[in-house]
Amino acid sequence: MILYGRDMSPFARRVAIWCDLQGREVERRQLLVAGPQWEEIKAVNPLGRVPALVLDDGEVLVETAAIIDHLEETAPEEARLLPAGGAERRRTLQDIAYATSTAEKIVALVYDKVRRPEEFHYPAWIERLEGQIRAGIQVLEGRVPEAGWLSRTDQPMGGDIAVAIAGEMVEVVFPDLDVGDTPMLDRLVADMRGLPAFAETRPKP
Ligand SMILES: N[C@@H](CCC(=O)N[C@@H](CS)C(=O)NCC(=O)O)C(=O)O
Repeated sequence: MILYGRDMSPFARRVAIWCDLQGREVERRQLLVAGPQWEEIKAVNPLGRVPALVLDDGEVLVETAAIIDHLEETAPEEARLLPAGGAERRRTLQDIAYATSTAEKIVALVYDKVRRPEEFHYPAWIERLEGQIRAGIQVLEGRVPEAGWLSRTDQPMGGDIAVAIAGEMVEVVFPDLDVGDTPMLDRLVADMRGLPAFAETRPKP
C-alpha cells in the first residue's frame, strides 16, 4: 500500500501509525499539499487532499475515517484498534472524534496564521480558532486517565493514537499557544513516544 501525506498531517500520521500497529507494510509519499507536489497528490485524489491510501490492487481510499474503517475491517481480530462494540467502542470513537475536531482546528490555524500572507490575516477568526483548540485540548486532557492508556487495556489503541497526535501537534506547531495545563495529555504523549511508529513520525515544522 502507498500512503500519501506528510507526518505534519495529523490525519495521514494517524493512518501511518495505525498501519504500523496493525503490522502492515506501507510505503510513504510525504508530499506537501501546496506547491508543485500538490499536482502529484491530485493525480491520486482529484481534490488534492491527504491522506490518500492506494491499496495493493490500485484502489484509492480517501478520508481518514473511511481509510481506518477499511483497515479495521480487513485486520485479523487481534490486530484491530477499535473495540468491537458497546460503551467501549462508543467512548473510543468519541476520543477519536474530539481529537479529530481539535486536529482540524490546528490545521485550520496553520492555514490562517502560517500560510496566509500576514496582510490577509483575520484576527477575530484566528482568536476563534485558538479558543477552539484550547477547548479541544482541554476536553482531551479530561478524557485521558491518570495512568495507563485511553483504551483501558495494556496497549495503546485507536483513541490513544488520535489523542496523542493532536496533543503533540499543538505543542510542536504552536508552542506559544496557551492551551492550559495538560499533565495527563503530556503523560500520554510521553508514553506514546515509547512506540517507534509514534516517535519516528513526530512532525517537523
Ligand atoms: N476530513 C479529512 C481532512 C483531511 C485534511 O484536512 N487534510 C489536509 C492536510 S492535514 C489537506 O489535505 N489539506 C489540503 C486541502 O484540504 O486542500 C480527513 O480526515 O481525511
